[in-house]
Amino acid sequence: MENRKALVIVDVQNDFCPGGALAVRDGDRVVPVLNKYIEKFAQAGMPIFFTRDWHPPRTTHFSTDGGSWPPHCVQGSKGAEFHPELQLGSDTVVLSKGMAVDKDSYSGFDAVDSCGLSLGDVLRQSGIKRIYVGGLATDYCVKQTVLDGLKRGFQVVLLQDGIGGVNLQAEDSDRAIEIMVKAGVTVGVGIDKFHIE
Ligand code: VGL
Ligand code: ZN
Repeated sequence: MENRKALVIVDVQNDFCPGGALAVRDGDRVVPVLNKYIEKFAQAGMPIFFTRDWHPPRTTHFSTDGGSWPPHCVQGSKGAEFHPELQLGSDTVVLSKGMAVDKDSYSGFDAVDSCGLSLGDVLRQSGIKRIYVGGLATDYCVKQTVLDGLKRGFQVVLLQDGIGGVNLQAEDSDRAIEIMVKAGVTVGVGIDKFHIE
């Protein structure tokens, strides 16, 4: 148990997928890819954490209250649900973030579980040293989660085939990856290259 690893899946919710309020182009492409990682981690007995964007109906995160984004992932809405094909499994840990009415919150490390424990707390309690991060969106929540993980001293692997970006500017995702690499992330692609046991 010295070298425990965890999979962290960021915000694979309907509103970030095609047809959603803040859709990432081909966002649902990540679902089958991440399902393979989920299967692999589950088989190895390694924990899997799912974060979700979980906003109140009114928040300064939304353009309707002066913020940057169209309303999305409102608590209890269809858009806030995980993509229906994402394999959540049975002993799933879901962590929620973005509940403040007056703050943006992009990092999975701001997310808390049903007991109020943060992602960092849960990872440390489980003896996790390395996290594998995939999900949506590359240029916001995935990027912040990766940077915060590195800042907190975790080894972080970015699952490059399991991420997708908003790309308000076409190059935003590429730039985000550059920033993550400079900060020390390892970029990994392809389920077969991973030996997590
Ligand atoms: C996100 C923009 C606004 C994300 C969340 O999950 O990347 N992006 N809220
Ligand atoms: Zn949001």
